[in-house]
Amino acid sequence: MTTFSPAARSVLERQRIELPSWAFGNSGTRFRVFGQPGIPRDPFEKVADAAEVGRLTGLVGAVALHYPWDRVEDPATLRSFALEHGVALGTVNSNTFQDDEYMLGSLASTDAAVRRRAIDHHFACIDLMHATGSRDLKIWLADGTNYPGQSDMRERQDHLAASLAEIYSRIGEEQRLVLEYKFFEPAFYHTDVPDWGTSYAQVSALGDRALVCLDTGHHAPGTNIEFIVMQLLRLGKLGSFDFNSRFYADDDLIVGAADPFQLFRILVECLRGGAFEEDSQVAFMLDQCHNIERKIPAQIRSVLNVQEMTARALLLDRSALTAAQHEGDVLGANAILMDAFYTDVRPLLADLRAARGLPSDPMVAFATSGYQERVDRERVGGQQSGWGA
Ligand code: PSV
Ligand code: MN
Ligand code: MN
Repeated sequence: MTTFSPAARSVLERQRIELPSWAFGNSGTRFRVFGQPGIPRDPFEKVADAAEVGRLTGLVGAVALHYPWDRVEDPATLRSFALEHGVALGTVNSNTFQDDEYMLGSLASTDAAVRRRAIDHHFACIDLMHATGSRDLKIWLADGTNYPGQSDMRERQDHLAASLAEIYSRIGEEQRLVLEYKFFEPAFYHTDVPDWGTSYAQVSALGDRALVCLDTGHHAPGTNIEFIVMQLLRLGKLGSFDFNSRFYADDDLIVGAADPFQLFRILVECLRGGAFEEDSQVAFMLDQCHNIERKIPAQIRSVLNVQEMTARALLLDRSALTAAQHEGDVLGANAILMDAFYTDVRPLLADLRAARGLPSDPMVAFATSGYQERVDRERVGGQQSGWGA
């Protein structure tokens, strides 16, 4: 009978995932935002929804904020509200992609006044982080160009380096800067931070508290993402994950929905690279935007998917795998990995939850809790997440 070792159990009990505040708002595509009832009207209600996911799964550690989508007027009160609900305020995500001024770029723009504006926005994010107790400042840039010759790519890298250095010099001793990359969109010809190599080169020039953020949806089809995970962990530069699923581009779907095997392989490398150790600083975050499904159960499904694939990774017989690898046993090594992947851990996880006083099936527990019906009744005029038409 399959069981978890005490070490595996301890990883599963400690596992915490950060939820994005924007996952709870109305969202959509460039064609349509479908409004739903029960949508949060302010950051407090987003935190409450995230806390509900945590209450039912035991898996939520923090809620990431997006500034200024989240109009945090009184950060101290929001912080205590969150802590009372069992979650911390997590990563602060900056936004230099929705003002007219940023049409041709932000931190990498060739216009000094635009760069100044974008740097100052990050200073405001850092001030917010001090008040919320957040550790990480996450920077994702929409900077890039649509046509060859439109701008000087080399000059823009230099501007980006100088802008990031200014921002980095402002973050506190306990804070970190994480730079997210994305291979295309909204720019189509070139993107200023398109890949992990560029992010790594830029953050390495800054210092130890500057790291890479890996969003699983930001790679070309066929990319071996677990290789990148391995390399960044090996280099000590993996700051955080934005987990989601993609079929085509930046789909932001429920994590593990498109390719559970890829999620497993990524988590195997996390385990191999020490990202589940007690002193690991890797932040496991979701970055999802739900267009047609209900927001709270979608987040529950996602954190459970991460937990399930972590559990399967923990069942991997590492010493047998290493032996097979060293013997050059191609099929044997592959079979050992696949054995772990194909193990159905759901009954084991249900038992583990019950032992922790959690519902054995959080999806059912939410559906029967009455929470959705209550917020549907109470909340009128929910906010858009920030994305969509
Ligand atoms: C845009 O691609 C994006 O989805 C990035 O992944 C960011 O993390 C997220 O928006 C929030 O700014
Ligand atoms: Mn992201
Ligand atoms: Mn994205």
